[in-house]
Amino acid sequence: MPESTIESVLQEKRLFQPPAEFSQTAHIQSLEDYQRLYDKAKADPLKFWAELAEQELHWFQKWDTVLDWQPPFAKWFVGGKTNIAYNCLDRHLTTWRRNKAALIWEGEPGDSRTLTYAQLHREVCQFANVLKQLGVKKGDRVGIYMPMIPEAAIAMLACARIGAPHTVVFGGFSSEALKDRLVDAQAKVVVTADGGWRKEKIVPLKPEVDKALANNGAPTVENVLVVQRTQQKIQMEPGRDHWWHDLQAGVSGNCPAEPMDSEDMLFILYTSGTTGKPKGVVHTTAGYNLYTHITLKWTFDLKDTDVYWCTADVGWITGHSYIVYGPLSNGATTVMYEGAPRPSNPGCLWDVVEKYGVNIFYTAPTAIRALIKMGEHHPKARDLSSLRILGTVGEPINPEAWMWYHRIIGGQRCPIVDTWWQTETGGFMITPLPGAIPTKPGSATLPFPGILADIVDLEGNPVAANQGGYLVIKHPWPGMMRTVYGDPDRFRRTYWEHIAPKDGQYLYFAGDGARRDEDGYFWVMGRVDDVINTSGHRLGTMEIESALVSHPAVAEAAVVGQPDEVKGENVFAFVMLENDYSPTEELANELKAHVVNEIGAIARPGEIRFTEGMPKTRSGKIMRRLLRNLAAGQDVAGDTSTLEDRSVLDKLRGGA
Ligand code: 6R9
Repeated sequence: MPESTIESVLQEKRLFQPPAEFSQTAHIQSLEDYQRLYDKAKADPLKFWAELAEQELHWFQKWDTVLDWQPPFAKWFVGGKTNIAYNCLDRHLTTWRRNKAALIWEGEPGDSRTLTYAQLHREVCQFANVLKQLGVKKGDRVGIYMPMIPEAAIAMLACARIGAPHTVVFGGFSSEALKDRLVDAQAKVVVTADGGWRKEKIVPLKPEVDKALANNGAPTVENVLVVQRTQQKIQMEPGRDHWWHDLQAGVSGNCPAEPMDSEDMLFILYTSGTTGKPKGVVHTTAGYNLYTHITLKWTFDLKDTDVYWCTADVGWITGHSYIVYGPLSNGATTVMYEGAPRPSNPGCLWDVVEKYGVNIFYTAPTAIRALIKMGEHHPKARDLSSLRILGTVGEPINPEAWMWYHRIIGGQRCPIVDTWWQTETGGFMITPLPGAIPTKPGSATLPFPGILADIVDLEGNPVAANQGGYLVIKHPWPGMMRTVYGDPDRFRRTYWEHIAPKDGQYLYFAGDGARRDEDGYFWVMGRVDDVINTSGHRLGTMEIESALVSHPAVAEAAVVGQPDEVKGENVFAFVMLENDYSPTEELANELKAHVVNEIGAIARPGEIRFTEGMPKTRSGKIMRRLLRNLAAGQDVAGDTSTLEDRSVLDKLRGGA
């Protein structure tokens, strides 16, 4: 738990009303409408969710119990049978959407592909049959380690179709990180590509898979399926490795969707926590389907004519919920882009908006800050008039970035939805509904209907308006994670025991600090635990410390976040060396490379500071608060009376 008190300094007073013409055609049209929905859901959450489940999803068999809540374990729509791939594909085929673009894909080199619902359905069925032929059965886990190409979505949907839970590993993770995840999930198959394009370079993927599997590294993996994307030469191990296009050739495009129990596991997605290895967050079928479906529909005011684009990677929850499942379940057109702004084309995102007439654009504050730096002449040189709503996710957005987004990208006409949520929550939790809720730059505004959010102290008592506290959720919701894969105890400890149940009510602890203003608006301030948010991605300080300590030169390491204009936070590492090593720049570079090798480039420390001691409490806990001060270039603030050895501070200030 945090040692520091939570303080908020932000006092933002600007208020933006939803434009009248926007509200007139929105799903939720006024603050009163929102309030009515919110009150209705609060009065009878089970009725609220059951009605939506009935209206919005296809069921092979209806449920008998809406919620079975044995804290902290929830089961939703118990006894029901459905299939999320069916909801994302098959049910649209009997409507005019059959020939609507389901997925528009733009590759970085400029190649592109559009798949209609009928075409996507066919490819998913074919690949589902390929998996079956390789012996993948309902319940078997499939690892997916892919660039941003249509086959990533096809593989996910094919798994869902046959009931094989997927675990997507972000393509930027290293072979070590991949191996850990494949081992934890006991994956039977890995789906990958030779490589992907990123900033005009090939990011090799298959060679990383080879390293992960070398020396029986992930012994449960029997087969590797490889999409040919970048066409560089790779090793193919006979018997184990197969080209996607070889196996797909001539395979039947008919594969009925498996009726899944509501609570059958849909996927595992690993996320960083405060301690030890990443946690396998488990999401199940029906609740996740309903929750991603309805949150996307209302929050982005999704219409059948919209072209919707979320710039996330499918390796993160945002990609799962809001590139693949949420949009397709709604029958929307979802855009997938392989590239990123790069020196040769800093305006490439706006090219995509213009080319496809994107109406809804969803990205992260770190991307917005990077775009601000590149200059407003890039967006201004393109026609962005198709845009009607903008979204942001991943970290608190600073009001100035919000204003730039509003003015330069949104032309002052597009509502901005600042969506607060987590891998664990499955979908949006606190967010504006764009036709109904006035926005304030930097605030995620109000909870989604059915979400009972609060801000409390460690005893679970609500704090007063404008007081900082811990963000909690008071009632289960359909999209919530069900457990940590293979470790239900860790699930309980991490999310349900920091704050004791209050009057018999269990509180979900999100790990974020927040305050609520006099209008009830939520202002999320960031993590209160030892999680770093770099470029909107979560990294556990423990993981990076473990990576550093696994190097022979390192005796002890402490990692903190350092404020960074673009990334939000930079990884800053304090390192104590073993006796035989001296602190050189060469060694610092070697340690950085070591972290990249162990975890991936996203975890590369921006700075390594060698030190002869660590500031510790008498009980031996590293006082990260002090290290954060130092990393930020400030002097040490607050109470230092619990420091065991005060001379350590002077040594640290000096650095090396
Ligand atoms: C979806 C996603 C979750 C953490 C979360 C919080 C931060 C996400 C935010 C936000 C302020 C927002 N976060 N959205 N903070 N405002 N709109 O990012 O999931 O990768 O699990 O990260 O990200 O700290 O706890 P995940």
